[in-house]
Parts: sequence; C-alpha cells; structure tokens
Amino acid sequence: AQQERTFIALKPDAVQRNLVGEVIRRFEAKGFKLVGLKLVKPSVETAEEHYAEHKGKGFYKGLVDFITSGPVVAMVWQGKGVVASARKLIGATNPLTSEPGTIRGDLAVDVGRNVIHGSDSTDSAQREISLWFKEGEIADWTPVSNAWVYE
Ligand code: YYY
Ligand code: MG
Repeated sequence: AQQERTFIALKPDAVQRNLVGEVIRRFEAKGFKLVGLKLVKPSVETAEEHYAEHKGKGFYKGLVDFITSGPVVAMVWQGKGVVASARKLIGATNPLTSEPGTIRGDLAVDVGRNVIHGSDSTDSAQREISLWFKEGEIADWTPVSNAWVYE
C-alpha cells in the first residue's frame, strides 16, 4: 500500500512565482516520499500527450501553450493513498472554488494558472510517470521516519 505513486508537476507559474519550495514542503510535511524530481521545459509532444484527454476542448491550446512556456518541476511522490490524497492537498481545479488550506485554494486565482498538476487515478499516474520519467530517474529509498508516519 505504501508503494502507490503519483505524478505531480509544478507548472511554469509555480516556478515563476517561487512557489516550488512551498508546495514541496506540503508534500514532505504530510509524510509522502519523494522518489523522482527534475526541472524540465516540456516539449509540445509531451504536453499534448500528457493532456490528451482534453484534446478538442476550448482550453486545450492555451493549456498546452502555458505548460510548455517555461520550466516545470516534474515529480513522483510515493505513499499510502498518495494519488487521492495529493488531489485533496491540491484542491479543486478552479482555484476560486478550491478550499482554503489546499494548494490551489491558498496560492492561485485563475483556472489557467492553477500552479500544480496531480494524477487523477492510479492508472493515469502510471501513464504520466512513464511519460515524464525514465526508469533510472526514479530512486526508491527508505525514510528513517517510516515508523513514525506508518503504524
Ligand atoms: O486535473 P485538474 O488539473 O484539476 O483539471 P483537469 O480537468 O484535468 O484540467 C486540466 C487543466 O486544464 C487544469 O488544471 C487547468 C486547465 N483547465 C482550464 O484552463 N480551463 C478549464 N475550464 C478546465 C481546465
Ligand atoms: Mg486532470
């Protein structure tokens, strides 16, 4: 159960607004384990594949333009229930309706500048992790805090 993984990306607005540390801090403080991390300027191909489910929607081109406009911090986080839990930490898609206490609720205003991406299911997580990361770029390790995070 502690083997579950999710893909998290800090979008170009997060990098420009110096929110990288703030967001990583929240995932670390929660108790999840960082197993993959890199700064990348995504290609249009990667962005289109990442957001393939939204192809044809009105916001698709703007979304691809935005996500490819600058560096993104791509991450893999691991832990019990991390896919659903990360979505709760992140908050609703439109930051104007995201609850205070969530990343988007606390740190964003516009839906097209909502700071962060998180996989919406374990299937999407697997797909997105293999899209963004090579096998050798994921490093499993044993946190000394494990016994204090998990019973
Ligand atoms: O998974 P999540 O990021 O919360 O939302 P999605 O419905 O998958 O949409 C992906 C991405 O697209 C969203 O984070 C912002 C953008 N977007 C938009 O600009 N306008 C919309 N009406 C809906 C989504
Ligand atoms: Mg989504």
